[in-house]
Amino acid sequence: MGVIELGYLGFSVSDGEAWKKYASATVGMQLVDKGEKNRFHFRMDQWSRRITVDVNGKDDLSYIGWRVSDLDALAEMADTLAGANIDFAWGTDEEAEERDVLGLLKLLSPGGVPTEIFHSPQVDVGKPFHPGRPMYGKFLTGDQGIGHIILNEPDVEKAIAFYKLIGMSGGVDYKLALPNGMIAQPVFMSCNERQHSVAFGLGPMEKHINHLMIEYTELDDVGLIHDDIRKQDIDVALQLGKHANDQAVTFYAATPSGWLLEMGWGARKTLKHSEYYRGDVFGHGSEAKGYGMDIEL
Ligand code: MBD
Ligand code: FE
Repeated sequence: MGVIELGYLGFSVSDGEAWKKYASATVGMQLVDKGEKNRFHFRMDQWSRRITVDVNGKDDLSYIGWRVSDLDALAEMADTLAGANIDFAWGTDEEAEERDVLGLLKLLSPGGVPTEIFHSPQVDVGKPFHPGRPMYGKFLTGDQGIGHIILNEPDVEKAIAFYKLIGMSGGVDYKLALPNGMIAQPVFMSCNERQHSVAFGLGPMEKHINHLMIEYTELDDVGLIHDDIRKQDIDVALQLGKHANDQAVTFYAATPSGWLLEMGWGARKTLKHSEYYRGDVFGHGSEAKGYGMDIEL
């Protein structure tokens, strides 16, 4: 049994106050501030947390948490990694407690992304999710996880093999013309009904992360947040549009850390048979530059 969802994320940031305001009052996540020094969390659903922010000045993804179904699945994963000669360590009880999970493995992806594979997140059933802004609906998480993440994996073949080994499937979804005349062939991989939970191969990147995509259950929430982002003059790297592969209506806004948050609605489920595209359904025009998304979709 492989991974089943993008379960949790850790980010390092330089401006904690800007993040608190952006992720809650603009984006709608629930701030969880337990008074920990230089650390706070965000909820997106009944989980005790989905995102942990450490204020330490790095402005990058600090770790990614992939969920497996239970302890047996985690033990099986450990055997799989050992069999493939991939270095990993079992997280200590303290490390599991720190993540609000019952157990985890720690390793690095081929591109050096700190990767954790865990089971049994803490679900706070007595604390209904309370969005940080008025919302018509909710975040679409559940069995589909937080959303999807675009990672820096310079060796695409190695990355495909790694994510397949831990239980994902997928491949090239697009052939895209780049400004330099080259053709990008980004790879999108899935572990559940979300069409992709991870993607890579969009070209050279400075950080581990290019963007995190989160999905709303109501289009009107994406529209209202888009209005809000425009009113605040926050950079939009790709304008509103509809993707070919997951059919989600999305736009890409800058976070206070300089990487992008893709906010969307209406994605279809993972296809049974693969296809590829030369561009998107509509929109996604390139606007603010310098976010590693200077592509023609
Ligand atoms: C996506 O979510 C995406 O970020 C890109 C670049 C292409 C298709 C779907
Ligand atoms: Fe995306």
